[in-house]
Amino acid sequence: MRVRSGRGGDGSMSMRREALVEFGGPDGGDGGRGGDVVFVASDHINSLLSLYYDPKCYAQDGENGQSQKMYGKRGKDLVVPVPRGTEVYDADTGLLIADITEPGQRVIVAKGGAGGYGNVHFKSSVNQAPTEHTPGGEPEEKRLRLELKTIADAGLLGFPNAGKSSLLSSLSSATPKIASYPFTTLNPIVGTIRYDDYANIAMADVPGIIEGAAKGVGLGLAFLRHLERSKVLVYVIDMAGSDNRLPWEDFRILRKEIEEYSAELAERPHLVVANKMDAPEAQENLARFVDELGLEPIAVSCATGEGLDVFKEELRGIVKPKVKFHHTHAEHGMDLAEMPDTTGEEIPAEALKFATFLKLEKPKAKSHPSRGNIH
Ligand SMILES: Nc1nc2c(ncn2[C@@H]2O[C@H](COP(=O)(O)OP(=O)(O)OP(=O)(O)O)[C@@H](O)[C@H]2O)c(=O)[nH]1
Ligand SMILES: [Mg+2]
Repeated sequence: MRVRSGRGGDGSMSMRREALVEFGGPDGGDGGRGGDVVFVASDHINSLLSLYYDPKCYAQDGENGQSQKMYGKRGKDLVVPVPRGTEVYDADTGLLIADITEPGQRVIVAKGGAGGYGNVHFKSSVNQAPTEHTPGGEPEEKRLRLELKTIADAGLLGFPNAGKSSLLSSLSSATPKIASYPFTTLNPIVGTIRYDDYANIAMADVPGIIEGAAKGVGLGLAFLRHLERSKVLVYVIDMAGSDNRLPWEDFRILRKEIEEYSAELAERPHLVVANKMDAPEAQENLARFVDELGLEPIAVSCATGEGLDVFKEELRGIVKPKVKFHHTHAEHGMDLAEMPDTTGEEIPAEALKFATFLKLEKPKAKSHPSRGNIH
């Protein structure tokens, strides 16, 4: 895309001319400064599509200064919302200008030109009728390349039809399309897995990978950049061996493709999920899988819900999300079993100890001068 900030307005050259005012002196005002082009992180959009179709972002120019010391109006900034996870590169130098990851983050990608000075600024005792004035600053113009890398804690990886979208929809309220044909998922989708203590984990579902993906077969590996920010990769294997697939071969191929894509990504912490355990062939395949590869996957079924809790907890162990609700009884060194029973008529003093959320002491009224307290 192309961005251009606003040009600064020129300073004005003007002399005060008014009836009955002799030698009015300089009165040319300053130009207004040009608008900036500003990228702002937004959680309301999740793709760069709108910029793809409208790749020119030009901010407004500043207005020129005028006579009677009138200042030019400053140019309006052009605020462009971009999804979180957008990397901004200078297309000509290839340098990374900004990485927009924080909520509400603002980055000026093209700074507006400064406004010029009008001739009022140049008056002095020896130059009482200056004609000097300066032009407005030049705008900044750049060609940018934007790259979106989805921000998620965990990323799902697997062959088409392995059940990645099914897993995401079983664990979160995301509603990816699920169907029995390959490449149902064409764009990354992020869902949020919620825990009882309000901890959250974001998990991204990306299109399926097939053998040769590193060389561009299928949908290729380009979308794997969406997993580059994930703390943990989740390999989803179809244990039913649908379409005569061999689950252990599937895993080997996946690993090979990821290694070819990026050694760093291949070494990322990962979990292996054996899906479709409700299918009749699954148990046998799982035993062979463990034999062949010497690793024990987490057995789940999106159809029956089996094993999903185990997966959720294992995921939590690696991602370690922040807990948002701190007032657990355990933290206060209390054991709920010790809590005395109550009939509901009257709360025993013993039980009140557990009610950490009640402020039992009345706060002292603060004296305030307006209440007429004498100090
Ligand atoms: N029996 C059984 N079928 C499942 C299970 N999980 C998913 N499926 C089926 O497998 C098929 C593919 O599921 P998806 O979730 O779309 O697979 P995907 O990995 O997202 O596939 P792509 O988006 O094409 O890469 C669908 O027909 C699902 O109903 C499971 O645990 N048991
Ligand atoms: Mg899918």
